[in-house]
Amino acid sequence: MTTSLWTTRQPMKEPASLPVRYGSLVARRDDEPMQRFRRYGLGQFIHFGLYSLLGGEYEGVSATGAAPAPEWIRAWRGPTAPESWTEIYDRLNESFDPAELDARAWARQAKQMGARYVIFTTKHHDGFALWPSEHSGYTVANSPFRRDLVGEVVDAYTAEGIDVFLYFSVLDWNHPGYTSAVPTDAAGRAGWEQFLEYTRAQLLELLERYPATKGLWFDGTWDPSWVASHEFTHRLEQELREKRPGLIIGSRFRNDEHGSRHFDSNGALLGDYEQGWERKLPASHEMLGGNDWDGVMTIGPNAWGWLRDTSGQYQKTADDLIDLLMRCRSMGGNLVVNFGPDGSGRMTAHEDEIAEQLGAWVTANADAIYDAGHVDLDRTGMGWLTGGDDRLFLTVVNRPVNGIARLRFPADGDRLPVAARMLETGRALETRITDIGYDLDAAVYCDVVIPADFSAPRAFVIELILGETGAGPAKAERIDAWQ
Ligand code: FHN
Repeated sequence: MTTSLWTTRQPMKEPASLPVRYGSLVARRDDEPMQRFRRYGLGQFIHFGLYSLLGGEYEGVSATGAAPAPEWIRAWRGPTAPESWTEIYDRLNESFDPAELDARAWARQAKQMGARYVIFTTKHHDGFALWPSEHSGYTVANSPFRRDLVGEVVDAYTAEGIDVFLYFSVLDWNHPGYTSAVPTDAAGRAGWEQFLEYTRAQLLELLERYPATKGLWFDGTWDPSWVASHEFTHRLEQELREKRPGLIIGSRFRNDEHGSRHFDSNGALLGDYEQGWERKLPASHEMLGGNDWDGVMTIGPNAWGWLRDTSGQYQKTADDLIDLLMRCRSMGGNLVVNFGPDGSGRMTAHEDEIAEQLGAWVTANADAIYDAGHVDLDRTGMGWLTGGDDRLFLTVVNRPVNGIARLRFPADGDRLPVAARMLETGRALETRITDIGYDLDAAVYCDVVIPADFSAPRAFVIELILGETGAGPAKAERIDAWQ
């Protein structure tokens, strides 16, 4: 299978058979929280913070191209950056007041979209906390807004039945003790130790304040200083799990003592699910090694926070996201779609449209999404296969011009389609087992006829019911007889 850059990750290190003391703390879990995680299907990411006030620009000057992304605008450098920029940015808390923000409206919209979990930025790299943390002076409590936005989001989404994961950036440009490099002098080490304790205190505070939280989603854990703190992070993960049994923590939180992130040096997953799929998705189910995972995706090219001017930038459509969603589900993962509200807490018009259109499709095809997962069948160029028990779903994104949806089943398979229908309408479809006569191919082919008068504005799902059959073994014997 050819893989492009967007469908792979750094090559997995060959297991080093090194002694690993600070490796994985969890084996694959089958408890209720992880069973729910596997059935989330679709999630919503929300990036909101001081950067949302700016939309990637300041006083009419765009930072695009001079800052990595709108939520990174504090890192704006070069000739276009305003004079004393970081000082200007760091004082944005003095004007942070999205008074109209209504987390209940966000949650209703996410419910309409079909999201079953939300990942919300409690604190991004700028260090500004959207909850009144007792461990920082740089929080909503020190802004005209003054409200506990994290608490409002947790309550609103939980009330809609949507599980809440709290995004937390370890990287913190505001804390004086933070250093990217490993500290080498006494003052640096003392500052870093204070930073580690501050990080621990904020995380314990979040779990204490928001008991409904189902997971922690870590970010900004790539700097050498954090990578070198593997004893601290190993201890902290243990402490977080003890404080909140059932808590779900992704693989981006920490690394082992050899610096191996996401997976320890012997290939064991460092967390409950692989969290590295960001604006990229696995090329195949096999490369996941049986681990749980989710893929987080921006609607624009690389804007997590609100971007005022998206002209010239492709904005993914509902059709794009349906394709990505079913690609994820076909490999047993969840797709998390990012929303970046503006400084007043309003979603963009395009995000509203996506929520409505994606939600309508997800609602009509829910059976193929939430409780349906990876099926061990050949991929098809027509779209994505999901299923479970005796149901098989083919999400058709590329409609065959001959009107025949042909699926390949292994010869030794004991179940073949015995009936098919359009999932959304229930319209019965003609199916037939077709012996195409491929030499040496002992597979069995099932053709489903897509009626010529059938039209669909978007991807559509064919549901097949699988039944016991003798066609498989009999065909394999026939092929042997011809040799
Ligand atoms: O640097 C961040 C970025 O701003 C954004 O928050 C994404 C979302 O997962 N994470 C980091 C980039 O990998």
